[in-house]
Amino acid sequence: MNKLNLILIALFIMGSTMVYAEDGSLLWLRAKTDAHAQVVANKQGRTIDVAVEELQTQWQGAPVQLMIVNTKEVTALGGEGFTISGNKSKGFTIAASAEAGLLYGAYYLLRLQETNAVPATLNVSEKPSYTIRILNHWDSFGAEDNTRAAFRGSFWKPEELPQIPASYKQYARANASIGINATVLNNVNASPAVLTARWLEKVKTIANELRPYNIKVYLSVDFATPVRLGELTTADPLNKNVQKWWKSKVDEIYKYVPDFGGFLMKANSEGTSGPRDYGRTHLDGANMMADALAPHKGVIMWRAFVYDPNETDRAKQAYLEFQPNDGKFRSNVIIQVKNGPVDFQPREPISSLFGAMQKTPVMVEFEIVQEYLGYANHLAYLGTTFEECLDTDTYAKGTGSTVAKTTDGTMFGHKITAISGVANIRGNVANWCGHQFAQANWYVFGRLAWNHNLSAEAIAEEWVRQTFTNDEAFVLPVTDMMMRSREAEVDFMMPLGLHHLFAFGHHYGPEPWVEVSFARPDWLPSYYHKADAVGLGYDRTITGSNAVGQYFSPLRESYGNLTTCDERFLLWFHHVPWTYTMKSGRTLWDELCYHYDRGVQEVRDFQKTWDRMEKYVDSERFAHVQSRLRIQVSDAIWWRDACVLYFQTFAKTPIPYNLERPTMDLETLKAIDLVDFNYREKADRNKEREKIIPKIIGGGY
Ligand code: GCW
Repeated sequence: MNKLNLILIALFIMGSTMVYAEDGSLLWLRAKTDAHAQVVANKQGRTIDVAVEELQTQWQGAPVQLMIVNTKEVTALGGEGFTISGNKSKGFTIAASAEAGLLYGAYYLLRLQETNAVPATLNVSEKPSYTIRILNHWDSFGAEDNTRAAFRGSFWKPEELPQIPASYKQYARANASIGINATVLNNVNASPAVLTARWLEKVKTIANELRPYNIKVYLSVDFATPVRLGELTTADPLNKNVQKWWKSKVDEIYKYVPDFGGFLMKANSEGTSGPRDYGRTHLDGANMMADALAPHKGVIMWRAFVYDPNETDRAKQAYLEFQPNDGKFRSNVIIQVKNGPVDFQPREPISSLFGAMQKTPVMVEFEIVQEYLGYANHLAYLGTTFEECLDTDTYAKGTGSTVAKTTDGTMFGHKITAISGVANIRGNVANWCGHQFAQANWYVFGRLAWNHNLSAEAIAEEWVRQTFTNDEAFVLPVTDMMMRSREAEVDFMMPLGLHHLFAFGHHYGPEPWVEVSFARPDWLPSYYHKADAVGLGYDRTITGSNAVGQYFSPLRESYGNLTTCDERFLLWFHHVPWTYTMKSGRTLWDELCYHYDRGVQEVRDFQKTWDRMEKYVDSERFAHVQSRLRIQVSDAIWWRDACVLYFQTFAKTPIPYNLERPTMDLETLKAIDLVDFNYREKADRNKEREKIIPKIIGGGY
């Protein structure tokens, strides 16, 4: 036997017993690509070609037919909907009225295959819940990096264009496979430069790459672009020259990208420019942009994330600003609303704007990136967060008026419907999202955007099967761990409705005590937790800020009443005495300690679960998750100790004696000064922190 044969035999033996090393770069698209499926299509086109290629190389079953058809049943599903019929032995037919539908149908079949779920016969019809399913990249895209560390750098690698980075194709496939059909390339803190010819050329190149995958490109824009580019002296939306400028700029953009989607606008928010700078309203600004985009069928997604350092409860401000103008916005304006009234906290009640603007399309903005959930260091599956919001009843038109129904067009009949997620996709890590399990948050956003009736649990399971293995001994415990993971984060960070206990300089660790003389009060934890000798929490009832008054009955009453308020939101809406008896029979203080401790114990349990999974996972991904869970446990302890010890200075009551004792003292915890988590050049300031919890520097990216 010659040397080559020996090597081949050795490789064969290894291959049949080994779980191959993987770095996560394939995402959930790990189907073998050695199939030679028979696939025929009755038409050609660049999107159909993608569908054909995906099936030909990955579909292991009987022949597949792709048909563009014009039947009533199929056209009723819209251009992105599809039907699949047929059976496992003879093959399947995917029918759609447009190319996009065939693409989504192809991925549907492949998903069934990869989750071991191809049925003997199939007869399904699908159409998306929302027309625009969009990622918001908070990506510098050539601008100065003007936002938080968690978002620095660019996935698009604009300096490499027009050479196309290899990651684009996988990005497009991944999005198409879960139904995402739109993407905002750049950060909402937008640079005016993005609208100059040099950058529009790059936008065009990206749009061309994404188009075959049915993904449209959008841009965030700076409201004062005409001024900041030195072309006008004002950006007043009622000024004729300003209106003309935007019209001709939009015309120019459409020359580069004929199917350009539109703009995303963060106006007069956290220092960005906006119509208010010229004494105008958000309504004036949005309608001016809408008029410029309308001839091209473009839309303007205008963010409701606006708040001022004034006397009004921050949680009330978006509603006060936007709701009174319901009915006055142009038809191509969509108001983009964060899921909760403040700012992507670990848990928030729904924003009171959902259901409250019935004549204007309103869309949810979720944060897929874990800005407030341990960055890419923590395992926190957000399917449960998204589901919790979408399924919450606003009661806008009686029982059953869920956030999903108030935004998907069914309740108020809006033609344009949308849902967005702030992307967690990075250009500088092989596994795309920093944490292997963070990929699941991208995945679940897309799947829920396609069908908000799916359950977070079913989607988690689907993802686990495709990303790791179909072995039930792995799928069940890992899915269970994911389903508990966000609640664990809430428990060790901000249980019972607490919010914004984050450090001033970063959103990673706890600093419930922080006071900064120059800071706006609404950027400091004490504004939110209001701890004092009597109790804890923000009184937003009728006797307090009356934020509850912005909700429909009976939500208003149930949130507003201490005894009926969902305890998950208790301290969001009430200032509660430390001695108050909770539903469990414990006092508020004891209950708080229990939640903090439960969070820690849960993460310890995740460690145990994961370690048991070693034999089902390749060593690289196993070790990656294992090391991240270690960081997560030590962070959980950091959070628990910091918050419990700090609040104890007000409650003046012992931690229940059957609970684990704190492992650090308050003074040491207060000495941690982690100015900006990813700033390695600030390492000196991190020295103290490194001594205590050494592994976390780097934020996981
Ligand atoms: O939560 C905050 C983030 C900012 C972000 C802002 C927003 C892009 O800390 O970095 O700015 O939300 O949503 O505009």
